[in-house]
Amino acid sequence: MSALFPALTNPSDRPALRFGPDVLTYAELGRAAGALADRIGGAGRVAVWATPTARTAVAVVAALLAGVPAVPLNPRTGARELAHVIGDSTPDAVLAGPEDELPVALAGLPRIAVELTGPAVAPPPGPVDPETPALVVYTSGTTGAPKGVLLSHRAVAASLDALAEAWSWTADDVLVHALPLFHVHGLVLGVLGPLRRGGELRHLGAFSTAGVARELGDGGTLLFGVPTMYHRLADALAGDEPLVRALAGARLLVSGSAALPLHDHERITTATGRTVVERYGMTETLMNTSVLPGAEPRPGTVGVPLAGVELRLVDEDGSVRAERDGETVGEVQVRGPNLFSGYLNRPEATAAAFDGDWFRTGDVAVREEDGGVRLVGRKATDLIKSGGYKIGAGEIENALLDHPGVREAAVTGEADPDLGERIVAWVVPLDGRKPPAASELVDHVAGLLAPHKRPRVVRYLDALPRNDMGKVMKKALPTTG
Ligand code: MCA
Ligand code: AMP
Repeated sequence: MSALFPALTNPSDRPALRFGPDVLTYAELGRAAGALADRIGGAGRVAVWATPTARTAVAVVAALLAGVPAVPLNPRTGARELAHVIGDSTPDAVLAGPEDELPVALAGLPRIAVELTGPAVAPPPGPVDPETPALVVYTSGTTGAPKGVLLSHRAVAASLDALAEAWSWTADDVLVHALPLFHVHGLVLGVLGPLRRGGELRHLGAFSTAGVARELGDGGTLLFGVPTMYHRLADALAGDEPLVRALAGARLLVSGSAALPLHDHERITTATGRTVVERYGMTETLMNTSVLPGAEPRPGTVGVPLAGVELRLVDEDGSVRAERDGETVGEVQVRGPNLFSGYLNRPEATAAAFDGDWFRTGDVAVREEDGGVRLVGRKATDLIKSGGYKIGAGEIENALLDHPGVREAAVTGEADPDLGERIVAWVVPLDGRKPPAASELVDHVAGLLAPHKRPRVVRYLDALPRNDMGKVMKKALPTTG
């Protein structure tokens, strides 16, 4: 039987998934996913139209049971990015809900409808080899188009089990979240996590503080979110008694994907008496560290390495820094069973990402006396974290340059209380007297790439500051630092 989902062996009538009115028990999930797994067995890869619905969960579980790697697609992806992902991952079919409207970029692919029911037959056992790829998740880099991260069954199982140990996560837990299902946070932790434990997921469909209050207040035990969601919860807590009670009553509140500012930690703790637990991960590594429940939150501190994860800091000279003084900085490198298997079709990028068998995260940190890891920055200034999404400046610059009214473009991240960082586009128009409207440029990027990659601010310049080599000096742009 499936190594990833023991709860689908002789599945019970315990609840597995709840997405609004769509509720599936383990027995129902086993039937729906089992029937779909039978249909797609033998495929090379399948794309999954990853709407925030039960059908996405069924489709991904089916692919995993069939041993067919799933490529989750952001249903808001723009034309250019979608063409890239499909061209790069070459799926044999796309799995989507029967009612979903798919864009023309997917018209050439056979479409398989994901149903929430299926005949009462035992689901297939899943692949024997744990190195079988489970997922291909696309992630932005500093330059170029997003890369496909190959995640094996081994990595998924190892990371989820390490989290279970750190958080005492069991079948009794009811996880509540509203994360998108095309990234590691929402899909691996947020869907495969509870299913591996045999517990329940309640997905809100879209984030709202009222939804959190309702589901967490009605038996939810765990809440997962990105800092933007916790910021919005913190904003809403004053005067919202049901929300205060819901957060106060949860077993664990977990934040990740970006740093949760101390101010938001404090506001939540003051209002609810609860501390938010931060964990640190990456698409390529799944989860690396977590604060252990009950520990005092400190800004930037993301806890200690999870079971099985080895972590070291390496300085600019390539020396390993073993100091635990809270001061000596180095790049975080990790190794362990949680690591990805490589970037799809990019052996050179894969090789460049490793220092021997250590993965270079690009995150810069110090170790505290107690071994805790405190993130202090990133090596690449051209990576922006906005709303918990990682966005490469280069891909937005390229999209802006494709607009006929743009001569030059540079993209930076600026501190934002809600999003962590907001994307700022610096644009030199082709015709300074008739620059393209900001809204036009914003829509242009949203349509080509994805709405979350759109600039939130557009600033016009006569020229970009450049050094003698002609390279744009982003630090010299007027108000960024
Ligand atoms: C706005 N919209 C547009 C445009 N402007 N659509 C087309 N063109 C435009 N110009 C639409 C959006 O699609 C969206 O629609 C709505 O308007 C609002 O968009 P936006 O303002 O961007 O959303 P938001 O409310 O600010 O979203 C905040 C959020 C979101 C909910 C926190 O940022 C989010 O879900 N973040 C999660 C990121 C995440 O999961 N990261 C994990 C990767 P509509 O409202 O209909 O949707 S990191 C990871 O996986 C690692 C391993 C880790 O450590 O976790
Ligand atoms: P992604 O590449 O989208 O998977 O995002 C991974 C990156 O998110 C990491 O390399 C970190 O820079 C950042 N990240 C994830 N969790 C945290 C956290 N708890 N605190 C600060 N940064 C985080």
